[in-house]
Amino acid sequence: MEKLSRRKLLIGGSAGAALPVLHQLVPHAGLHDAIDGANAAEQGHGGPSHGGADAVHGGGNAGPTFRPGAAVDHAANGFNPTQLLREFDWGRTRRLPSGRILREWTLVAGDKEIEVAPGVKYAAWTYNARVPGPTLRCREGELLRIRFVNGSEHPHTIHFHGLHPAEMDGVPGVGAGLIETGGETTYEFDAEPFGLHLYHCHAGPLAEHIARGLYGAFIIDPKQGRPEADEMVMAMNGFNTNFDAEGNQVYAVNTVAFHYVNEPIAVERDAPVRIYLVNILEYDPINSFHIHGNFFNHFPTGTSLTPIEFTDTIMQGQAQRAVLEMCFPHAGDFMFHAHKTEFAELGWMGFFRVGGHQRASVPAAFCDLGDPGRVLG
Ligand SMILES: [Cu+2]
Repeated sequence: MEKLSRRKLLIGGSAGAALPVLHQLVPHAGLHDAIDGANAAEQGHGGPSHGGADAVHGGGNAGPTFRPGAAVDHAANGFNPTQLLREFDWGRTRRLPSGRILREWTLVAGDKEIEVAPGVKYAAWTYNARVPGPTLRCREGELLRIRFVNGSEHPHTIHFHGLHPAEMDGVPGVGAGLIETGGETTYEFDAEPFGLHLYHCHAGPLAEHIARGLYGAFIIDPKQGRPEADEMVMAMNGFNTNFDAEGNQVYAVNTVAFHYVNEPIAVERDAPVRIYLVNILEYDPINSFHIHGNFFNHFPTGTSLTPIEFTDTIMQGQAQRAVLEMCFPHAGDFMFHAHKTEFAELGWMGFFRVGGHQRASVPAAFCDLGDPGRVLG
């Protein structure tokens, strides 16, 4: 059987084997119909296009998008992107004799098949049985201790972004190095600098160990905190389902293609929203984030409390991340997606559902948008 490549999925015409698969992939709820309609409209027609003689929906951007039908089995996956979105793992803490806070977590690596789009199973490698792994959150200056247990059949590590001694770097050949099956180690370092970071496996082949799902967001809050907001974490990821290391067949935020189309993210109008956005996509050099009907303040890496720009689209290379702050001035459904259209059509697309009622207590300064010189406090 012809190999199912990403390009063939998109161009449609020559992907005889791919089309039936894709037509099962996308849930056919109302928003999807709207998307399909919009794609067709952009092409200037709603029927078969010019993509090839046997192309049902044609090539180009009216090509085979994931079609409606089913949702993935979140219970079987063991996690749901709607819950992951606002889940922050603060670990366990205790106060050391010095007065300092020690914060501890345990992460267990494992092998687990997950469903990344309806009917599309993927042999993932996971931290704590989920992709992305837990969003680890702490405060600047704390002492952090992460016990890592390898329950996977493959050797792994945890490599944290941040400041730490070499032996805590989680790479092969340094410190504890590779942790073999059944083995464990403990990584310990200070929480610095404040910002939005990430962690991931650093075993080789590196691209595959990351792509399989061994990554998560790592947030160090500034000592003074950030203004109150409806906070969420978005890991932009993808799945190379044929393991050819050439691009991906499924793209997403928080793993499940089109999840936030099926379950739009509910937010309130004129209320502060903060997104911790991490690009952990493998096999594609650039990812992007675009929001409709809104603009946001952009804090790259979250290491400064002064935004660098007020925009509606940013790009991120792999491992780049940013804190995005916004308020939605209008009620209704607003799309957000990769502005790399190819990624959007293969799953990296969602909606915010903005409620009509303004929240009672709105920190006015936060929603005073469009001022990149603003210093948060
Ligand atoms: Cu690994």
